[in-house]
Amino acid sequence: MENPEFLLKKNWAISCLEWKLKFIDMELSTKYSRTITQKVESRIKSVESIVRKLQKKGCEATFENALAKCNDIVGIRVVCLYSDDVYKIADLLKQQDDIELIKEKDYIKNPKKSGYQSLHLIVEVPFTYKKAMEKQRVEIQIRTVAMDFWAGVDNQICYKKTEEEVRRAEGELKQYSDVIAQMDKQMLGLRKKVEKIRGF
Ligand code: 0O2
Repeated sequence: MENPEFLLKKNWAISCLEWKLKFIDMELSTKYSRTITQKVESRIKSVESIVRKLQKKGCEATFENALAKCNDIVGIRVVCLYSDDVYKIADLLKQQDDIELIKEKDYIKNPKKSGYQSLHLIVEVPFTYKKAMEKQRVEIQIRTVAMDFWAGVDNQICYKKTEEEVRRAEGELKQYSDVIAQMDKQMLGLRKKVEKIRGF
């Protein structure tokens, strides 16, 4: 997994999608006359993290299993202000001819038991070199600043922690996830009210 060729291909997939996301941001920002994307982060999952994930899934930690079972060896996170923008970005991504949608998980409409909210698109982009073509799988997480804040806190104090640590904090965090969903709704309502006044 630390093979230079493997890493080059993964980095290529990141660059390719980051450029697409820049174009999508430009199109939406121009259309709606406001900043859409707040930040884009990318990472290649560490070998330790892949091994942990495979063990959690009850699979042997092999290279083949990593490719077959881990959709997020390459991950890109897009953060925006409003929940409707999440779907605008996702729709434009899905319209790209060279991006194949493998799976969509809408944890905004159906939050996880933990309270986690985010839209996940598992996609594949074709990498061609000379005559060979190899599809590169990427997980794209799209969410609001508020959802991202919640996930960051959850990551530090709950997600992947021991049962005892989780038991203490998870009830409270679940409540805050509901607060965040409510706040996202109110912020969207406020933006729409102002847009109406401005005649948008
Ligand atoms: P990391 O360290 O962020 O990479 P599946 O695709 O169904 O086979 P998977 O990949 O577990 O299994 O799918 P899922 O549940 O959609 O999770 C994918 C990623 O979403 C996770 O990757 C996290 O980044 C994020 N995520 C999912 N659930 C939670 C949650 O409850 N809290 C937080 N903070 N993040 C969550 P990793 O590899 O688990 O972690």
